[in-house]
This record gives sequence, C-alpha cells and structure tokens, in this order.
Amino acid sequence: MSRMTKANILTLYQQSLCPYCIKTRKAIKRLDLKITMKDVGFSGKVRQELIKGGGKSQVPCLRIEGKNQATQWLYESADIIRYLESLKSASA
Ligand SMILES: N[C@@H](CCC(=O)N[C@@H](CS)C(=O)NCC(=O)O)C(=O)O
Repeated sequence: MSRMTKANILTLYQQSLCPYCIKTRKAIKRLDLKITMKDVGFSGKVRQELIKGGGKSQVPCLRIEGKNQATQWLYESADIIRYLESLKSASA
C-alpha cells in the first residue's frame, strides 16, 4: 500500500545499487518523506508494471497518483528530487 503525501500517492520504482536511485533515496531521507519503494530488481512483475505505466524500464521513476488527475510517471533523478523538494517546501 502506497503512503499518502498531501493529495498525491507517491511510489518510487528503483533498484538497490543504481547510483541515481541511491541519490534519490538519500534525498527522500533528507526531506523526511514517507514514500513506498518498489524494487524492480527483485521482481519481473514490478518491472513490467513500470514499463506498462511509464513507458520504459529506467529507474528511478516516481509514480504520482493524484485524486483528480491522471497518474504521472516522473523519470530522471534530478527532476524527481526537484519535485519532492517542491512538495516539502509547499508543506512547510
Ligand atoms: N539520467 C537518469 C539515469 C538513470 C539510469 O541510467 N538508470 C539506469 C540504472 S543505474 C537504468 O535504469 N538503466 C536501465 C534502463 O534504462 O532501462 C537519472 O538521473 O535518473
């Protein structure tokens, strides 16, 4: 079950040893956000879910499920971190 952050449900698709995922996980820890992690390395099902939803298997990818909007799949660690920082500053 994904956790709620404001109105959106956030899930990070990632892999344990990927440096871009490590950088993203560090930012999540620094920002003290509770986000569900899905490791694509341990399960073909999770990887297929990512490809089907986001269009490619690249990690990290942040799935953003909003109440009244289509699900977004945000790739690129720098863009994900920028998005998370903006959430955090909006809630401060
Ligand atoms: N510019 C991307 C690079 C991400 C990247 O290269 N991820 C690798 C793992 S370290 C990957 O998912 N490669 C497999 C693929 O693209 O399907 C970022 O900063 O997030």
